[in-house]
Amino acid sequence: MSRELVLATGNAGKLREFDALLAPLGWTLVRQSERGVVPAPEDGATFLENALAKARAASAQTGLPALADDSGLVVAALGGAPGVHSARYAGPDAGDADNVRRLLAALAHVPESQRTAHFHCVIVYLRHAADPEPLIGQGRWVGRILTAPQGTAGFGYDPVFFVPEQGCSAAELDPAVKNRLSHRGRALAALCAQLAADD
Ligand code: ITT
Repeated sequence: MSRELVLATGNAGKLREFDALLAPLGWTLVRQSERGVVPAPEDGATFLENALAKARAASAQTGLPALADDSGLVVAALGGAPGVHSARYAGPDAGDADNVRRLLAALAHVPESQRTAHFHCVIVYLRHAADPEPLIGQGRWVGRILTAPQGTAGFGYDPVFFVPEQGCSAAELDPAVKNRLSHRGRALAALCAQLAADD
């Protein structure tokens, strides 16, 4: 089965991971930037609200089915921050390195036993912009925040996210291993199970 769909993200790290994750499924992927999509504002209180808004905007502006991801890092010692604000934790124009610096500063005096964190990912699939029955996949990846960055792969907070079952940071994992274990890989697997049952 081949379907054309617009991938509603401007994040280069996510795009790389989605390219690899979706390649075996035979979909024709259109980047929203190729179609001049103006992204939706991300002002929802939940990952789900933001993912729905992104998918709806991309579908409305392209006339294609859309897939959107909203994700972030949830740190217990910070009361769940940066959460839905992960992309802009250090300010409106912050890059990955700025966000990582702010996170490490916020946790400077927090001992290892209290540095538990998880990534959360919600992926939404809309058949069309007014689709009242969105397919929704969610995934979680539990780990711990390191005291200094390690590794160069991945994106975002990967260099400071320690993956206990692998004994290294997410940025030290082979990309295929990250995709198998990660919040995004799990959310997409959950979504694909629903897509397979959808006519
Ligand atoms: P789009 O909205 O265009 O998809 P974005 O970067 O603004 O791009 P989000 O609002 O979903 O996307 O923010 C996700 C942020 O959470 C991202 O910028 C990273 O800082 C962090 N993040 C999400 N998944 C991650 C991962 O797999 N590894 C490291 N950091 C991740």
